[in-house]
Amino acid sequence: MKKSMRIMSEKPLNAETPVEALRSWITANKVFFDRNQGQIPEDPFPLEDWRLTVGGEVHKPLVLDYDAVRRRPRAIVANTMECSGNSRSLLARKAPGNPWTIGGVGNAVWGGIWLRDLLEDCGLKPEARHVAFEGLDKPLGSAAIQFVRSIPLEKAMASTLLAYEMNGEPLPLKHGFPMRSLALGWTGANCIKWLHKITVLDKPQEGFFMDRVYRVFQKGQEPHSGEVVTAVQLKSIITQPLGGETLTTGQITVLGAAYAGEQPVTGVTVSVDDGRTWHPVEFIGPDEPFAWRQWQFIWEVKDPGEYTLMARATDRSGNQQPMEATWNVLGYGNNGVREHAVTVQVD
Ligand SMILES: Nc1nc2c(c(=O)[nH]1)N[C@H]1C(S)=C(S)[C@@H](COP(=O)(O)O)O[C@H]1N2
Ligand SMILES: [Mo]
Repeated sequence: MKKSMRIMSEKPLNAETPVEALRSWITANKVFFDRNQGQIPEDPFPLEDWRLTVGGEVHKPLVLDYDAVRRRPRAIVANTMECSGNSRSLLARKAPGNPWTIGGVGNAVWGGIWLRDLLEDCGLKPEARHVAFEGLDKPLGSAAIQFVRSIPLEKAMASTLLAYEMNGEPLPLKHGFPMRSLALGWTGANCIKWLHKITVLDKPQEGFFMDRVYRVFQKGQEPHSGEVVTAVQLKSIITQPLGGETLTTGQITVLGAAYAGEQPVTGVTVSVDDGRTWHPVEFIGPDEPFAWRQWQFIWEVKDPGEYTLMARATDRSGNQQPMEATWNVLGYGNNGVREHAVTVQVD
């Protein structure tokens, strides 16, 4: 198995998980994708100096050190995190940004504390509407803009974890040591690494990372007028075979993963004849809220030739994955069935 990451940029580090590593339910920490706007801290922040502050529209601001965090009840939650721009390079029409294929996604089991409990301890003022997160990473570039983003209070209260463990290990440095937020089922941009400051606001956070990017808009539109990218969209990926592979006739095992952010995936169908007929897959592995489902399809191939495989997911509300993605200027949320087709040769 090819285990190395595909590096798209070194500074900041942006690298995607190799497709082979997307075949297991857990994505190992060492191959979990890396997405950074700023500089990854070179050394782990000394734990004895680290503090988490919670302030803003609260009655009683809070300061917690690492021991105080660890004394709180630990929640263990699976969550599949995807970068907003994942699959961008597969769009039929180009969009600027990191050229992700399908490896800007991964699933981990995270350990941490619920943000809701902290906010309840602080006591929310009636003005409280949004919650902003700030990390300790140093911004890059001449503008030197800190990566600060907010989520609505409802999401903060319903399903946001402050994680200090990833797959049973302390959160690795490049994934946010000592703590990151995880808005479960929402894209990576809503999951702030190297977290040290939480601020309750009466309105959304303003600034570059809220207003200019992570918004879905068309040419000629103001970025700010576009919708903010929040939940991960309904999508299925094929992880075996790889595009361009040569296979032999007989039984071929097709593997993939399907996910829908906050929604459970209830079905996936596969087509090997350009979408004329569709066959249900079989789910394999764990079924957890906010986590992807791994699936397999045993494909009987009698005739040699070139085949294009497509997978299409359905969520619990009955929504189907679109056959084609909705293009937008920054290339976010590519979940098109055709964009994710895989072509193989059978001899
Ligand atoms: N502090 C900080 N948090 C951040 C970022 C960042 O640059 N700085 N990048 C975000 C983006 S866009 C994504 S997709 C995820 C990636 O997390 P990972 O590198 O652990 O996979 O982190 C998010 N949190
Ligand atoms: Mo991202």
